[in-house]
Amino acid sequence: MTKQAPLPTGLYYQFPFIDRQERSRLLQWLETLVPLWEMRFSEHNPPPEGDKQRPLLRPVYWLGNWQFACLDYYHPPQGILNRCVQAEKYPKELQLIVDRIEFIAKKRFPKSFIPEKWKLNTCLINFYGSKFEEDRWIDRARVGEHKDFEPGPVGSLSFGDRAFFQFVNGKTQMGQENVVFSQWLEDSSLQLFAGDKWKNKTFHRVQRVEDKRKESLGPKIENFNTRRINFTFRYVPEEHIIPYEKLPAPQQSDILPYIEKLSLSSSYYKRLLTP
Ligand SMILES: O=C(O)CCC(=O)C(=O)O
Repeated sequence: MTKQAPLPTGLYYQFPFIDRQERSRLLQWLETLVPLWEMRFSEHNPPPEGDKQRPLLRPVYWLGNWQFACLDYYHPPQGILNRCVQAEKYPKELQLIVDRIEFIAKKRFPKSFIPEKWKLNTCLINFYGSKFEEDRWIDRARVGEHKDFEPGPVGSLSFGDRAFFQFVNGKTQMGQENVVFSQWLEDSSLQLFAGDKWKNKTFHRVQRVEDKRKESLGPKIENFNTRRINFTFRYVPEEHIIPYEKLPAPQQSDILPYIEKLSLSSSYYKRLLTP
């Protein structure tokens, strides 16, 4: 076995973290989801000058609260209102995994990295793969540099082909080497990142996802072939999570088509539309 160098403070990685039985149950449950292919903007949140309406690179599903792209993502201190829409709870098995992740974060990270009331109550599920477009398959398995603005540690579970994940200083400039730390995220692994350096000072990205396992993964998605599924668990303070029916009318109307779509496969969303 090769010995791994210790990770810098604020980073944690465990492989494997999920055992085979848990993996197969989680993948079975994932097959029941119908992810959304969201648009970045909407009628009441049109593209700013110089930008244009576009679909996200990949389909997504959120649990705990749904941060619809067209409502803009949670971004304290200014961007906190009407962005995080109350969503389905974690299924029991996933909640048990989240409990384990929270325990590790509290044990491994300095106290100052963990905000008061922190718990991983929000989960973004990203489906990475290729999209069939204009008679060919186009690889969409990447994420550009960004930060997760939710406070406190972020936990990330990976399934399927492994991903090359990097922390970088600033946005990529032509020819400029800006990589701070790189890591392969393996199938069934857990990654955690926390603290000022990894949350605030650096950006992170997924540079590429291998195409080796040739495993059928997740739900069938029209014109899309999934080869990696990633869960990122985050914390949104409860007071910033808003029920759909309490959203102002313009935001409600912007996300209504999504809620309608979700209601076809989820009793939670069906209830939201039932008077
Ligand atoms: O897929 C990953 O490993 C990272 C996903 C990510 O950066 C995000 O959801 O913010």
